[in-house]
Amino acid sequence: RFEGITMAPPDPILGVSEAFRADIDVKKLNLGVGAYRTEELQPYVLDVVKKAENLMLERGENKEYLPIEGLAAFNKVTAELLFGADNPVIEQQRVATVQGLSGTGSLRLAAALIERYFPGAQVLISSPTWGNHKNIFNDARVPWSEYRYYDPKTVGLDFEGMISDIKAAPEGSFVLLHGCAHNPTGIDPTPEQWEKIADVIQEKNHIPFFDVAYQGFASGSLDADASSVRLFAARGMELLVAQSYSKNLGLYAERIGAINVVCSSADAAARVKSQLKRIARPMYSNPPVHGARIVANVVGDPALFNEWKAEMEMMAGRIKNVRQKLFDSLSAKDKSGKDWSFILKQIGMFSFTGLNKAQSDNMTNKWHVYMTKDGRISLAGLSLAKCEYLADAIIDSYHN
Ligand code: PLP
Ligand code: TYF
Repeated sequence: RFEGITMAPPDPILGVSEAFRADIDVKKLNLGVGAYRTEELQPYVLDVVKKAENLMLERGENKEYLPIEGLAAFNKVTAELLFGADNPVIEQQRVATVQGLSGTGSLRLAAALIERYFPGAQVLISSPTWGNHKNIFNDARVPWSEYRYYDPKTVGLDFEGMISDIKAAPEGSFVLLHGCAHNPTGIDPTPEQWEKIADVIQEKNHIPFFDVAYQGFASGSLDADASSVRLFAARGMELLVAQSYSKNLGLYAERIGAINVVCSSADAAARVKSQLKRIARPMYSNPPVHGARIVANVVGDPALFNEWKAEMEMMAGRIKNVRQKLFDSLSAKDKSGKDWSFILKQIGMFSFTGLNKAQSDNMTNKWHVYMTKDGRISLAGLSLAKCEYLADAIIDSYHN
């Protein structure tokens, strides 16, 4: 009876790592998945994470089930980290926070909430966006459409297109926004542009839905990277925010994140939270405890919190260094007069190179550089030592 089931296609991002593992060439480079690597291109476990885990062992913490909404200490600190502890939305208890299975699982909970309580409402997503967004809303049966975001001519933000598409959407749509470090483009709106985006969303009675997967990783500052979300919250708007600790604490496999729903009253927040729990219960019953305790220990302890900030600055700094070196190498080697400065303007883990599918294929097939077919490279998987090689590969692929 399972005979009729056809083979599913590989994930366009995670499938790249599978192809990378199968390549035996020593020059191979994995710039596919957005995961931080050291200068030696090895995975990195943060020191503060090890310290938090040691604390957990010393305390002899147990493995009992968590409540459906997750670890209370985690839910408290995660909302405070996002909005700022003194934010009125927190003081007024207007935020419904539920621990989720990292960013993806938190987005999926919110999608189920939308499907259940806003039937027919559509979600507007940026073009392009992180590949999994469409899967998440498709599986939750939430209709979606795209708003313009990336302008290939300027290799920058198509701000006019974005604003007019948000304006043209039916009233009461959800607008999915990347809180910082847009994936895959690395292009974020300026603070002035964020204000204008908030204006049109408010005018149209839309509901902003933030995906915050890189807080602290874009600029190196946790507060600066949350400023888009806080700007919307300060306007008294209702909004949704999915959070992930995969990147900023390197907790990829612990699956730790949260969904936060800012409501207009504490009473509404309590009701929303009860419904989020009702959605979570038949899906996975309750979330895992390990990552939640790590986050609660790190964020809740002033000394570990400061150490975390220093380690995040170190990671963000290493990525900025390879970004600069890649730009320098491309500018020095490329004799065509092409302006590569867009690479320096992009932020976060990725660079959107502008390489098309055929050129991306050339990167992989000829140069053993593994990347997604949309031309995105993860600078977190690049070292200073490999920048020259990568620049040769990019120039060869561009002019082919
Ligand atoms: N949203 C965006 C934009 C991402 O880039 C990612 C990947 O890190 C996620 C969400 C969720 O990842 P995770 O489920 O590992 O938290
Ligand atoms: O875009 C990326 O590379 C990261 C990691 O299904 C990721 O966001 C990729 C695919 C996926 C989950 C995480």
